[in-house]
Amino acid sequence: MNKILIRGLEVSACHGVKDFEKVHPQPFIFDADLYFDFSAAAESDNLNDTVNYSAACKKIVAAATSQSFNLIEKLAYVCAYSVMESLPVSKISLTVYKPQAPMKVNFKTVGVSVEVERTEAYLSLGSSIGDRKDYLDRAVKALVSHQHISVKKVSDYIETEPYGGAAKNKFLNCAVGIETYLTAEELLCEIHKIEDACGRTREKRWGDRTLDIDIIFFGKKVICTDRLIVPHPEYHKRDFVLVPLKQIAPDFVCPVLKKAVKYIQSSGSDVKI
Ligand code: A4P
Ligand code: MG
Repeated sequence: MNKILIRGLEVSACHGVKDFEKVHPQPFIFDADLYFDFSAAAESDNLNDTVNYSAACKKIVAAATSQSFNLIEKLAYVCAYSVMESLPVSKISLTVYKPQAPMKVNFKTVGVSVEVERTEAYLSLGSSIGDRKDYLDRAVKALVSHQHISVKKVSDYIETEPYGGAAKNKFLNCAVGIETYLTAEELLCEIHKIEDACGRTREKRWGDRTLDIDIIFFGKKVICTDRLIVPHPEYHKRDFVLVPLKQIAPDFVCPVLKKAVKYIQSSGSDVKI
C-alpha cells in the first residue's frame, strides 16, 4: 500500500513528568507514515481523492498542544488516534522525538514509535439467560460508546437452539460488524469487560450465559495464541453465527477457508428459519 510521509513536524508543547515541563514548552518532533491508497488521486490529480497532509499535520499539532501528558508514549497514541479518527487512512506509524528531554547526558534525541491500524472485525453475540434482548442491546450500546470501536452493522437478533450439549436454554444471537484501532488482544479484553458488566460467569464451557461475545474475524489476520484463536475455530460449523453474519458481511472472505461468508455452509442445525 502506498503511503504519505510527514517528516520533522515540530510542535512546541508541554509534556513530561517533571513539573517545569508542564509549564515551559519544549520541542517535540513528529514523523508519520499515513497508509492510504492514493491511486485514484494519482490518476485524477485531485486533492479531494487523497489525504491532505496539511490536515494530518494540523490534527497532530492540535492533539499535541490541547493537553499535557507525562509520557511521550501517551502523546504518540493520542496524536495517532486523532489522525485515524478524522482521516481515511488505514494505518499510521507515528514517531515522536523529544530532543530536549531533561537528562544529564549528551544525546541527540529520544523518542517512541507507535502503529495504529484500522481493522474491520466481526463479532458474534449470544445470550441465553434472563432478558436476552436487553443483554444484546447493552452489549451493542457498550460497543457503540467505546472510544476506539465504531459499530458499522448489527444483524437482526435471531432465536436459536442451544448448540454443543452444555446449554439448555434457547439463545438470542446476533452478529456485529465493527471497525477498531485496538489490537485483537485489546479487543478481547474490552469484550470481556462488556461480558463482565452483563453479569457473565464462566462456569461451564458452552453452558448457558447472560452474554457471550466471540471474535469471529479480525480483518484478514489469522491468530493462534493461548488466549485467542481467530478466525473463531468453530464458527463455520454454527448457523447461530453464520446466519447473522451472512446478513451483515456476505462478501467478507474468510482468511482460512478462502471463501466468502455467503458460500460457507454449516453442518449444524441450531437455527430454524
Ligand atoms: N478465545 C479464544 N479465541 C476466542 C475468540 N475468537 N473470541 C478464548 C473470543 N474468545 C476467544 O471463552 C473462553 C476463552 O476463549 C476466552 O477466555 C478467550 O481467551 P469464554 O467466552 O470464556 O467461554 P465459552 O464461551 O464457554 O467458550 P467458547 O469456546 O468461546 O464457547 P463458544 O464457542 O462461545 O460457544 N448455542 C447457541 N445457539 N448460541 C450460542 O451463542 N454459544 C455457545 C458458546 C454454546 N452454544 C451456543 C452458543
Ligand atoms: Mg465465548
